[in-house]
Amino acid sequence: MSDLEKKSIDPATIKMLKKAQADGCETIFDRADAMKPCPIGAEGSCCKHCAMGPCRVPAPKKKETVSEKAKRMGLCGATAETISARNFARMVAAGTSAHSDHARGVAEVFLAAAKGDIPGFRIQDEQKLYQIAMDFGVEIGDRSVQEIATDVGHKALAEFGRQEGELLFIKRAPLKRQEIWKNLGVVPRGVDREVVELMHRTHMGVDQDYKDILIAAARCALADGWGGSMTSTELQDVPFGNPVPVLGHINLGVLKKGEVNVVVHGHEPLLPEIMVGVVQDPEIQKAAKAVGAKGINLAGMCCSANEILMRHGIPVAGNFLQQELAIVTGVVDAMVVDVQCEMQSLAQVAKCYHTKLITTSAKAKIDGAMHIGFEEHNAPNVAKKILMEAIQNFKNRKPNVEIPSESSDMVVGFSHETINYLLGGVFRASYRPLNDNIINGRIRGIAGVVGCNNARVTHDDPNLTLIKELIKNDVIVLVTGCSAMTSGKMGLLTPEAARQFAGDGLASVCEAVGIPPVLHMGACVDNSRILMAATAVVKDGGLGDDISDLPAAGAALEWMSEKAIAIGHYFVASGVFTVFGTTWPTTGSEEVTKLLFEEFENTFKGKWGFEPDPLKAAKLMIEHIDKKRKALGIDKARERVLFDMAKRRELEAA
Ligand code: BF8
Ligand code: SF4
Repeated sequence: MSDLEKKSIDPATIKMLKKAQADGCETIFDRADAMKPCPIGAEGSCCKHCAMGPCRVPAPKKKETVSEKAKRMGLCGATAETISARNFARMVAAGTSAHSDHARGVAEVFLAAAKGDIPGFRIQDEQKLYQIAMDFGVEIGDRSVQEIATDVGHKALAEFGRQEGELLFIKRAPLKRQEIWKNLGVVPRGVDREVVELMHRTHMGVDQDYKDILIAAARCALADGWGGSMTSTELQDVPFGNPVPVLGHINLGVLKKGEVNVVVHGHEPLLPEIMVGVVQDPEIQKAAKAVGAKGINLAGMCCSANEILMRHGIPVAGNFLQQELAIVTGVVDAMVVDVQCEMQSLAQVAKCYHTKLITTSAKAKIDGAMHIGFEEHNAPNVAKKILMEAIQNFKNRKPNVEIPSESSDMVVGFSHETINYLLGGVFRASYRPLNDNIINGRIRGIAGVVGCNNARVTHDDPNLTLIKELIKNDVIVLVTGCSAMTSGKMGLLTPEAARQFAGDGLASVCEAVGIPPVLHMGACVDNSRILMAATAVVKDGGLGDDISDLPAAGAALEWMSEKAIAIGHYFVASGVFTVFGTTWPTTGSEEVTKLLFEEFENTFKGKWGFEPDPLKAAKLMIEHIDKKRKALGIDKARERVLFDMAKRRELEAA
């Protein structure tokens, strides 16, 4: 096996890496070989919070005496614990701000749409609007949808700048969880307030007690999970529709040689939603034909892809580490990016081929890219302008074109409401069948496997190996973000995958309900759907009275972004054992790591874990699930025995 072949388990990715090499085009995979991570930064031991530093306070090589340890500090006296906790907390703050700033944009568009100011957006899911209205205390009565939506929009926007009290979605959590948060003083106030306060606390010379910093980081993370991220998911579902099962296709093979290929990449679904409609416009179709193309092929990349896949079945070109490789095919006429997870190197790769890289967010421009700003009030025209750029670029394709044949089918669109309907039926929607099957042992537990790709490990391998091991052991897996795409590419998101890959118990339930053993729940902000699914399972009864009682665990083995740390921290603070792989950012301090990996279990009833080996990570998660089953008294699988008449008579006679 050549070195290139070890970079990914995805054949399409390998083919494009070989092509990039032949074309003399550098990618992230080359840079990962050329530049190793800084060992001091990797363990969270570098502080550059003031101009007397950067101060490096790495973990000791040998056991230290107390006085040796006391001398190990930055110029200001900040200890390894403080430095490590501050760095970790700032990742949480950055991740929370990313999800929440996205959410603010959604709330603004929602409000404008509610007022009828945006052509093309209308309320699609009234049921969901009423649910949010009830959560927000907005009167429903006989008021019009528009009036209710306007009030919901105002309330949602106010959540960001709220100065006191509690975020409104906090009330959705199980009561026991809310009690735990109250006792620990971590109920988030406004989303912005928590981010700002955490940045302040971690400024030079402010909070210098690592325990205090990490508790504050939990409050900020909760403002993400039960605030920013949940607001994005909920408000997007109202105008765009709550996802329901839909067939999709994934991998670079979805790109088409004879069509104008437009790849939307990033995280905000607002413009992509409009593009889905505008692509059908006869004027656009005619323009495409006029340049010799058969039509326009809209495809997604990263979480923008997840959003329009879940709601419209739009094909997905790939996950995070495939963004440059889509361009390497030579057939992407435009790559349209908004915010988050877009590599700056796209501009460089685009130059090797003919691709037009187009930025659309006022918050995210890339040197060398064309900028066409997204204006919600003029969205269809912006979409048309972008599509016309792609169409005009079709004729500029170079001869070095190669599209890998790989493309997998998948069934996606499992919002927590949809799972509810699928399990219980439209007229008696409920999580009861799931709870019953967990109690009787056919399903051993629930795992959320989420997050990114990371160029420091073999692309897609840790996530795939972990997910396969979990379902083999009857653990149903919920996926979002880039790990969901890994599952799709590798055939795990089909109902048939149950018999092929899952243990007998899980397979029998999946076959009865007609669902895959791995359920795609959406983009990274949609991890809030996992929180809601976990809450629904608690509320249905029989599995304890808190999320921490559930036989459940979470993982992000290929994580790379600050958002992933924010997500992990809100899952831990919500009572979930959460395992990360690749690297762990607090190894510079034994105390900080111990607090997160052990002591949090006493306070938050959830904890972090670190295990890069996917099989060992699966073992840790399954052991945790079994521990929870034991605590619930359901550790012995209790298959329901159906007695026939002979058996009944036999029992009566006895
Ligand atoms: O929000 S999983 S690499 S694309 S951060 Fe990014 Fe990670 Fe992918 Fe979406 Ni999430
Ligand atoms: Fe060094 Fe302290 Fe400044 Fe950090 S805040 S760079 S530890 S002096």
